[in-house]
Amino acid sequence: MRPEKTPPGSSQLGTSPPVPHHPELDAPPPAASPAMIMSALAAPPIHPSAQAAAPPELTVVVPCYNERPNIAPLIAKLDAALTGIAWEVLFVDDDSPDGTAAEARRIAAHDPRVRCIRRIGRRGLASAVIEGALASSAQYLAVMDGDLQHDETRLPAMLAALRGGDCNLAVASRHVAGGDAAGLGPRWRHALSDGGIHVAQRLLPVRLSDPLSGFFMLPRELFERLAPSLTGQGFKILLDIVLSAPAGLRVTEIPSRFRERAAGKSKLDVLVLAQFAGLLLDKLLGGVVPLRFIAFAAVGALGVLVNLAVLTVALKLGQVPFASAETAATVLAMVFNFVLNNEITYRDQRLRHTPLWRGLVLFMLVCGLGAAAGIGIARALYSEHTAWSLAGATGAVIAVVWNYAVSATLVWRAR
Ligand SMILES: Nc1nc2c(ncn2[C@@H]2O[C@H](COP(=O)(O)OP(=O)(O)O)[C@@H](O)[C@H]2O)c(=O)[nH]1
Ligand SMILES: [Mg+2]
Repeated sequence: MRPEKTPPGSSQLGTSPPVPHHPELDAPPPAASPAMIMSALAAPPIHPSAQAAAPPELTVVVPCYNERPNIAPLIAKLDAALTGIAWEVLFVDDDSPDGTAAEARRIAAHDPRVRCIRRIGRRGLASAVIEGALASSAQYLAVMDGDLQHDETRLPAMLAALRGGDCNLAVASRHVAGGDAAGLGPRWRHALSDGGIHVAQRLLPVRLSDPLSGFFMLPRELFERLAPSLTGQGFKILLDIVLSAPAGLRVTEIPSRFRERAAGKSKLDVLVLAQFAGLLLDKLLGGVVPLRFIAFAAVGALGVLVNLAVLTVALKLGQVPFASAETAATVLAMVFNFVLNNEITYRDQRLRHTPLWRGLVLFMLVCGLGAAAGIGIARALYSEHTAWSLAGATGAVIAVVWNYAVSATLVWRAR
């Protein structure tokens, strides 16, 4: 390809500088033979049931992370379960290392009912669902897992319930007659789920036997209205929706069995549970104090304990001079805070590799400045006869707010 602009001092007809010649780019495209045209028309094969594709009435949003082996079987199961319904499936993948998105796109290349969003540098089931749902134009939205644990044959019953207008939220429940949670796994998962359901039910404005279900359907228009109020935190998107909904939510529960996971691994871990607690706390506080700030402040409080512990050990056991002990304790506490914030507070934007080290340095600079400002203000207040406790607390609050605000923009800035 030739440069678009003529370099200064040269002319198209002039002799210098020589324009590099790429015969393969300059050559006209080869003439297509009849055989080539036929094969281009023949491939890729469009899925037969999608050929006369009507705009979808239903978008099935599937959050997925490392679910490559489950993608094709899930599409086949949806195809079988949703005959007669104009549907599409939208996979929302967080850049899974196993190539989940590539697998979805491979099938999407010949089946227009399959779509995929690949999010980079982000993690989180709930936020993936929100993003997928907002990319739909269908009348109804279903949310289901991408690991075949949800029984897709329940989808037509859920859609029928919504179409009938008796309800505006259809939840597939493991805990009504005909439902079954056997596939949940070991006993501790059942105990955890039962405990979570119990806590959630106390907070809910509507009666739901399975508020932790990840399998439900609702009109897109209702979701669009609720979307600005959703926290997008953690695993429990249904709970988020129900707690954000104004009065007037009419729920139908459809019995469903929860199958065992055939391939891949569960992503539920202790931090996901902590996010569940965070979601409940956020709703209890009415969303006034950002959840991240609470997590950041809690991590900061733990950092103070680390600082004191290191200082005590260095002074009492190590006989280290105070200045060195204090410096070491502060640096260690900052590293500890950075790691915890990266894993918990900013779990969905976790830094890895080079950005991790860059983030650590920035974090230490930001927090160092915050600490200096806090100490300065506390000293100034104290010298003006403010009680030591009030002066100290004011300095600490100023430092934590500064650290939070600046590190949110500089260290874990949203991509
Ligand atoms: N996009 C996205 N999907 C996720 C994430 N974590 C879990 N999922 C998907 O959410 C669904 C439920 O997760 P799973 O680990 O099976 O939870 P479990 O069934 O409670 O053990 C599965 O399809 C996962 O692949 C995530 O961080 N991002
Ligand atoms: Mg699962």
